[in-house]
Amino acid sequence: MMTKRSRVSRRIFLGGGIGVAGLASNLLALSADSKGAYASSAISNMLDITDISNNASAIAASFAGLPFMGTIDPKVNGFDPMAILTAFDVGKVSKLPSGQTLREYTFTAINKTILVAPDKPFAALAYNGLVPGPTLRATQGDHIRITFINRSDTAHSMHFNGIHAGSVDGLIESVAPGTQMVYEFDAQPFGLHLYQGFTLPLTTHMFKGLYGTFIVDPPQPRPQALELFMTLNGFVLASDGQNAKPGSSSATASSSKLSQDANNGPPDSNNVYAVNTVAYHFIKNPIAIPVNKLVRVYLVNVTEFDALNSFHVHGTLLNIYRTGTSLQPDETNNTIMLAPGQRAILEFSFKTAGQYMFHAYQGEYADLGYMGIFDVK
Ligand SMILES: [Cu+2]
Repeated sequence: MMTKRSRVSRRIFLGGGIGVAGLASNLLALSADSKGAYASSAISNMLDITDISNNASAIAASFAGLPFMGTIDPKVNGFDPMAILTAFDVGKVSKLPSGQTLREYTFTAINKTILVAPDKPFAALAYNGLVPGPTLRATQGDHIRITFINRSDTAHSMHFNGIHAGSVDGLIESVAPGTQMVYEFDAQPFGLHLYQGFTLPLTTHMFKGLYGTFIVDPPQPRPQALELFMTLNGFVLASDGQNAKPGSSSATASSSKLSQDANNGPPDSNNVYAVNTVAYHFIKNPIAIPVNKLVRVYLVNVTEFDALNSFHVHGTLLNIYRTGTSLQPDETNNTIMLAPGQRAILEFSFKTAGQYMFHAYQGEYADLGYMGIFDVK
C-alpha cells in the first residue's frame, strides 16, 4: 500500500504534476539552509534520476559514450544473450529399464570467432557454437549421458561439477580433435553446477568459452517463477592479428592466438565484461519483468583473471541460495560476491514499475560492459 509520504517522494522522482521545478527549488533552498551542501547535492541527484527514470531507451542513450556500447545482431554470433536467459536444455528424454529418467545430450566443440562487443572479435572455443555452452536441466536422480565430439583444433575433455565417479570426471583422458567420448553419471545433488573443458593451460582452453551450466532441480520443484539464466564472463581481446570474420569457424585464427598465448604466457586481465557474453546487451535490450512477479536468476561466475565478480541490483533485495543446494536462503542482500566458479540462485521481485539496473559492484567491470536493466511493467 502506498503511504502519503511515498506518494510525495514518487512525485518528485517522476517529475510529473504541476510546479515540480518550483517544488524542487524550494526543496533545494530548504535543504541548503537546513542541512548544508550534502543534502542539496542529494536532491540534485534525485532530479537527475527524474529525467530518465521512466524510459529505458533514455537510459541506454545516457550510457552511449561508454566503450563497447552498441548493438550486435545475434545472427552474427549465432546466439542471442536474451534467448540464453530462458534456454534450458532438457535433452532427449527417455526411460531406462529401471524406470530412471535418461537425458541424452550431444556436445560438439568447435573453434568459432564471436563478437563480444561491436567490432571486438574473440577467437572462442565453443560447445555447439554457443558461449556459454547449453544450459543443461535435469531433476535430481536422472541419468545423464553426454556424447562429446571434438571438432576443434586442440584436445579437450569435459568435466562436470556434482557427485560422480572419478572415471567420468574428465580430468585424466583427453579427447583428441576428430574423436569423441561418452560421459555418464547421475544428476546429484540438486543445485547449480558448472561444466567445463579441461585441458592445460585452462586460460587458453576453458576460458576461451568451453564452459556452461548444469542445473539440477530438487525432487519437489521450486515455486513457479520467471526463471532467467545469467553467466558472468569476461574476455581478453587479442592485441593483434585476431581478425577472423565473426561467426566463422576459424581454426586458423584460433590456433595462432593459442600459440601466441602459449609463447607469451597467460593473459592477465579482461578487456570486456558481460552477462551472457555480449557487453551491455541488457542495456540495449532491457529484460522485461512483470510487477510483483517472482524472478529466479540462476547466476554463475566464470570470469577468469579477477578474484571476484558480483551481481548488484537496484530497487529490491535478493534471497540468495548459494550453489542452489538448499531450499532455504543463506542471506538477503542486494549484492552478492562470487569467486571464479561460484554460483548462486537469486530470488526477487519488484513492487513498482520502472527501470532497475543490475551491474557489477566493481566499477571497472561495469565500465567495460557489465551493466543491464530490468524493465518492470
Ligand atoms: Cu548500482
